[in-house]
Amino acid sequence: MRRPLVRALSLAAVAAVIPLASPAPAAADSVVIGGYPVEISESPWTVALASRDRFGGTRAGQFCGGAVIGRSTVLTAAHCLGEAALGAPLGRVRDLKVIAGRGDLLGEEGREIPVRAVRVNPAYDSYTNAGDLAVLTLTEPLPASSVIRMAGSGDAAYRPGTDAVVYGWGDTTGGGDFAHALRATRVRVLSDAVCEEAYPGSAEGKYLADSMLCAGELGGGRDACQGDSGGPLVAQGRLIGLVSWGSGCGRAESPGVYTRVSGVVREPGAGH
Ligand code: 4AZ
Repeated sequence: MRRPLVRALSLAAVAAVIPLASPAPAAADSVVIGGYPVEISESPWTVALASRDRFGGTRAGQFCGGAVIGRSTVLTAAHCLGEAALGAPLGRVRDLKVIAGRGDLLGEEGREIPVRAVRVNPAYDSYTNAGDLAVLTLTEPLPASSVIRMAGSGDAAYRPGTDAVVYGWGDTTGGGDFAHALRATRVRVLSDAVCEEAYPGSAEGKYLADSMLCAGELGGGRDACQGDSGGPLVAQGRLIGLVSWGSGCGRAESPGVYTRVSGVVREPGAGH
């Protein structure tokens, strides 16, 4: 069981040091939760992971997001490639694709690129959710202009209070209302202490600052949600995280937890 009173008190203490621009809505109001539509041309490094075999064709088979970090290299969440997410072992998913350059999944814009190789972080721990990262190699390169730079460790973009934006085609209400057009929502990088307090360890996961990043709004409202997993969290023009997990979506005192990309992959690389 959780201890809401204790958590509320310590969150109030954190709120005192992180000024909030405006009171956040108490409930989710609509990426991504609380989000707004974005053009894919504004975030060409946001891609959809898709399998029509597994997920049907109505939304082009989209089931997770990803971030383009090299011309043929996409980062996503390890849990997106697990049997629980796919409903089958990865080896049985024959039509795994990355959809790039397509904001509206009902349209035909952009390209569907088969995945040539999948490397799931061998250190990924599905109990704590630590190291929730996988690297996909595409069969064809994307334009260099689609590549986003990763923030290295110590990058100022990780500092608590930093404004960040998360992108995805996931649930917009927490009730299974999946977007067909790409959305984004603004969240704030929160201190590790906030997520350590919110997620001390349960069946949902345990917040581990080495490999995770805490972001959201203290009062809830803006957040990533199911279907956004693996997608990019961007601050100051650099990739800082991938949507990973959380308790529900957009709830007060249950921030989003992201895979911290610094240190996980050595170099984005220009040409691979
Ligand atoms: C999910 O189920 C999920 N609010 C992703 C992100 C968040 C919660 C759940 C964060 O894939």
